[in-house]
Amino acid sequence: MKEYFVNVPVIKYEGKDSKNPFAFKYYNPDELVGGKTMKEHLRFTMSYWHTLTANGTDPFGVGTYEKPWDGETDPIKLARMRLEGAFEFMNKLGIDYFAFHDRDIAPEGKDLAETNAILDEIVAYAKELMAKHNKKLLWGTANMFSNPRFVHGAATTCNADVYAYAAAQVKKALEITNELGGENYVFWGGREGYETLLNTNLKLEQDNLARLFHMAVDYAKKIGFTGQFLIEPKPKEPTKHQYDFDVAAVLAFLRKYNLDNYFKVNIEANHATLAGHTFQHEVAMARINGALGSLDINQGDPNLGWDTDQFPTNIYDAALIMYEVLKNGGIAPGGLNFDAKVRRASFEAEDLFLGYIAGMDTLAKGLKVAYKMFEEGEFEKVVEDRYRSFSEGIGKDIIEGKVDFEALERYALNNSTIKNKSGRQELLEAKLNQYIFNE
Ligand code: XUL
Ligand code: CO
Repeated sequence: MKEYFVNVPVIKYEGKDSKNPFAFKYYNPDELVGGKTMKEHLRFTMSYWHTLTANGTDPFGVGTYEKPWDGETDPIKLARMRLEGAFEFMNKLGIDYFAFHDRDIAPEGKDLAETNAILDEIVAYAKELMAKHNKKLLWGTANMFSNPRFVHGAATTCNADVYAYAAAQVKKALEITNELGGENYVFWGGREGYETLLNTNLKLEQDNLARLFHMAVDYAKKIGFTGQFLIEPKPKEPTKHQYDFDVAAVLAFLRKYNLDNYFKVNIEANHATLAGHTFQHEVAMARINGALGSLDINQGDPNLGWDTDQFPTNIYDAALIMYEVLKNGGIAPGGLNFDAKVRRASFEAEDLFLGYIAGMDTLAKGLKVAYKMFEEGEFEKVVEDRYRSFSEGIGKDIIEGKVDFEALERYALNNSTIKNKSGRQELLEAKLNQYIFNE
């Protein structure tokens, strides 16, 4: 197979003192961290859209990214070249998984039938290359936001013809995800939200969204797709208000429509930021509800209010996220998908590798810090102590449901010596620093 990224070697682990930009400083795939290799813990995944398909456009200008297939005008040839490039890219970085939208991997035809036929051709080639290079599909999804037909939404559109098209598109996307052995299937509601309530039937739109999810669950059973369904929350962008606002909103939606047994969440760092939450908050919220499915790894910019999808380089976030993942018993069958893109000015093909190296090293270091925190259990002990009043006396009675308002009033009336203890946040933040600095 032709080599596309000729200026980039296979990326190896060289250790923390290496000055080689094309080497890992912290990510050592076979290194054991608590009985599991780094590779097994992290399950790094290449996002097809940002890595192969995107070209660096922004609302103010055209694409800037230089790609080895620039100049190829035949859309099918281009799709095949990108696919070959994708496997070279994963091989050079030692990444085992990828994730894609249907429209990332293959161009649309003149109608749905032709689009599906093109998709079949590319999927067959993808299957061949996956077997040859021993690569796996973390998840597939349907892009129901780029084409103008989805201007009013897909499953939440006001146009029933568009709804039918969306259903057909998800059906096909499920089939190809199944064909490629996808371990999950993601729904990110690109245009599932609203701009103004003056023209929106909020109830109908959400009922219809739930109907589509139920149809997906039924169809998965029919074709024997056993992967995990995931919803990816995002509060805004492209619509002013997205229905899958955050983890809490998604869980409430799933429970209302009896979908909670079938879906978990795919949490993206930058989406958490847009929702006014920390990434850790979202991951912890999913974890305590048994709904942590997978992670879209990236970071936003604190000074920008939109989804910048930058490569993650923040060690605090990385450590706290991996701490949650360890407390969850791991992330499988989900993974850490780099839903991240290089800046528009980082337009050389090599920059993409440098972005992944930066992200993979950050998460690897975060994993090691988190493992120390997890193993030593210092923070867990602080939490346990902080709530000790609920494991004895009146607190124990509350937990065990033994008391009512009258009983608690009696207790309170006889207790004039309420005392609180410090939460010691500053000390704990200093301790976290110590874990990071010392690892
Ligand atoms: C958009 C986003 C998507 C999903 C998949 O903000 O994150 O790329 O991850 O559709
Ligand atoms: Co994402």
